[in-house]
Amino acid sequence: MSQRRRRAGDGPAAQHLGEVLPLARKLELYYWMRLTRTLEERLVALYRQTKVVGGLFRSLGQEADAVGSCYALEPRDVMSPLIRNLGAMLVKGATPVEVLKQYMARGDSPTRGRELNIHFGDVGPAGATRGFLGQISPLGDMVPVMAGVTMSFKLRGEDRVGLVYVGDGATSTGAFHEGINFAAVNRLPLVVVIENNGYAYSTPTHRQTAAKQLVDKAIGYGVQGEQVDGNDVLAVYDVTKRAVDRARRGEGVSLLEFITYRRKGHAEHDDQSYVPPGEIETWAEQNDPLDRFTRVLLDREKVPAAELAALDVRVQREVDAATDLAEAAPLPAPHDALVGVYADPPAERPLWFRAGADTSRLGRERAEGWGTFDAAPGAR
Ligand SMILES: Cc1ncc(C[n+]2csc(CCOP(=O)(O)OP(=O)(O)O)c2C)c(N)n1
Ligand SMILES: [Mg+2]
Repeated sequence: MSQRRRRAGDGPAAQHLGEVLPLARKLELYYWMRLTRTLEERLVALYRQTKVVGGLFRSLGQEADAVGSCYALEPRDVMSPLIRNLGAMLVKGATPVEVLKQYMARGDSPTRGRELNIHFGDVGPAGATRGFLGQISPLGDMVPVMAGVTMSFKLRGEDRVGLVYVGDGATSTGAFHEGINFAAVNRLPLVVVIENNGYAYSTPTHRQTAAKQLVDKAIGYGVQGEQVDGNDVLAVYDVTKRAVDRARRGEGVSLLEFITYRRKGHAEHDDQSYVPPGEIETWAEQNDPLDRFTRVLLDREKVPAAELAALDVRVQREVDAATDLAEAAPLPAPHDALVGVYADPPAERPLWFRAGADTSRLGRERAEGWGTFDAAPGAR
């Protein structure tokens, strides 16, 4: 049984949902991919000027996978990104200025300078929020989190779908297994996207798993699986839209494997010395997602080159304007570190054993007789 083959309803005669998109929407896909790349190139320049605080994670060569998949979601749906999903964040409504301020740790960034790169979210009721989660870093953990999110949709009877991105590396974690298994058993409206970009840090995929291909794992979970060329934005949209539609119809989880390539290191500091010579260059020359889609638009869709050039200029202007705003934004004030962490005034009463106690002279962390742990042994 091949899990990669389409189901009867999707049949071989079924339309390719990417190719039949109207031209205006294909141009939107181009815009989002170009914006992702240009914004990241700007971030590299800022990083080299030491204006980026922390690491810089690129999605160079993976723009089609992030943009094409997220484009298949509706505004009310919820998406959980990873560090290489800047494109998906932008499609879901994150703005370049927010992203720049996050990376530059500005005081008025979404996390007030406390969390960097794209670790910020906007989730809540459909319509009131943009529907992307602030990712947590432990690999694979967003799968059970999104199983919970989509379970809440199912229990409330909300017409919403969830999509979670994981890397090839994350598929080796217990959290990935537990999360997808739970979601599969409960037929939750969840799409799990594996971005197989060839590496997890310095570990190539063939050292990551003995499976011939990651999509084969779908069989073990009893879910629909599809593998796709992750650098073909229309094909990525096609398989993701089918999976999203299945989830919306109540047909449960899909596991999608996007074949792509991480052309940059894990982050900017990584010199990729472990990559075989010529590999990066081959992908760059022969399989760049923006180059490939540009050819489709010019040759097949007969878009005038000037129209694409105008989109590039628009993107450049937007990134320039966002950079000016981010650079002019203030750094966080020191006391900002406490805002949103501690309640002011305290919303909770002090713990019962501390009430009225002079904590500066309290030798024990816990009440007498409760537990065996002494915070300061011998202090009594
Ligand atoms: C459970 C866990 N182990 C290790 C790490 C450290 N770590 C962060 S990213 C990364 C590699 C991720 O590779 P992959 O899942 O393939 O995603 P990619 O970076 O290729 O997009 C590692 C090992 C972590 N964050 N969580
Ligand atoms: Mg990887």
